[in-house]
Amino acid sequence: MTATTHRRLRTEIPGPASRALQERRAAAVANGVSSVLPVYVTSADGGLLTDADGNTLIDLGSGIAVTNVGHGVPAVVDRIREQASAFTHTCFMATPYEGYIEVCEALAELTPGTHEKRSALFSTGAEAVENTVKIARAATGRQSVVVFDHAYHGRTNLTMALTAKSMPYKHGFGPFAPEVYRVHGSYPFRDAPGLTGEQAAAAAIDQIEKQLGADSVAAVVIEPIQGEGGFIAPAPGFLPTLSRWCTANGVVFVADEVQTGFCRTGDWFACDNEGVVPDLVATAKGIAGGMPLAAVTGRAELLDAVHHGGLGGTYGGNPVACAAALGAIETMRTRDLAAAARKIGEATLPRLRALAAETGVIGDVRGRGAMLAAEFCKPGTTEPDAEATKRVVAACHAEGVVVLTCGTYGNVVRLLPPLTLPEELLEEGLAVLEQAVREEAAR
Ligand code: PLZ
Repeated sequence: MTATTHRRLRTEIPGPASRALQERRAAAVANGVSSVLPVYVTSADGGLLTDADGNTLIDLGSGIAVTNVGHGVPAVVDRIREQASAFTHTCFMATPYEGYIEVCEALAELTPGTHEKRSALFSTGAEAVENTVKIARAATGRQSVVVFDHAYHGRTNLTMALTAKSMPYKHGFGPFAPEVYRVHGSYPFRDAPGLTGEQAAAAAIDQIEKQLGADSVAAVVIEPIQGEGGFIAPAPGFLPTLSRWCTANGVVFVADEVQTGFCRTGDWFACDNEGVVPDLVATAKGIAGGMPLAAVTGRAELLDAVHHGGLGGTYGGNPVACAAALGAIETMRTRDLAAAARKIGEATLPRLRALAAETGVIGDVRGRGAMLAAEFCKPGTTEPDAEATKRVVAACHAEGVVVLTCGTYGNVVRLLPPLTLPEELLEEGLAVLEQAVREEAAR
């Protein structure tokens, strides 16, 4: 833990110690693994990261929506410590332990819907999504899986097939899993003006019915707000319409809440916003405050349709990760982090909108809760401007503010602050971003 409570730059970013590590890395770490901002972190506390040069940066990325509760939270760290000294692993499939059950009980309570639920625990988001497909296929006896434009679901073979974007996720890595079909989703900024969520859903449903036939579809897998694809919230009505169609046709509606889950969007889950109740929910990231844990939660009759022994993995539901999850969930409850996320959105969106109006380089500002984005376009058009995006992000990094990009066109700056980020750090981070955008507009 650092005692630092403020952004503090001691060297240029990255500094000499980080640059030396970056050089050392090249001889040991695979080139295929990249880092957005190669400052080498030595400690983290609250919403701050401290690097090998003693620089302290404001974290507006939360390790891609993972440390929703913040860094170094006692409820998480103490439980990890306690569990690690009791035992670190037995394998739940060999000799089980209580923490796994407690996490599944919490998931049954917190995920949308009051129906009877079961959960299975895994280690990564991709693994959770992959298992939703296994479960849906086993339960329905059908094979086809429907996904959407701009979707991101992971990097394993099956989830690469579910993911839309070729570079960098799929390029050169095929062949991909069969029986995966992609349809249009809802992207209000880029869809025909005035297209409603219901109309966009009807178009997707028409594609599915004409090209696949409803009765061949095991599952529709969707991110309720698309993450890597560009923080795209579908038009209101899109998700409920799709969900109703799934129910009417015996298709399993799978919500990939890996990035949107655990208070990030101002609700426990993004589906809550329109009262959508998925049949299966995939979660990961924010669930365990930084420990690798993921889950599939859903209708008891779907999960229990899988034969005994059909789901698992050596590390799935690791006891230390479960302990961390229980601490993270307790923190979200006691500190009402869903409300905190809403507050972050309310403080940030007006500023981003004003910035867009003032500078002309931002085509769209969007987001919900603390999942916020600015899409950069050539002024007066919807033409993506990835180069401007890169310059804005680089300027933020140079000033010690960690922001990430996303988007099919690489032109979206996304903000994912820890939900516990002190107001003054959010304010300071936004001021740096505003300055960077103004400089970009003045180029
Ligand atoms: N589903 C909606 O956002 C992970 C990817 C980072 P894993 N997103 C960050 C990268 O470039 O690899 C993600 C997601 C959604 C699934 C996943 C996959 O989760 O824990 O990375 O496997």
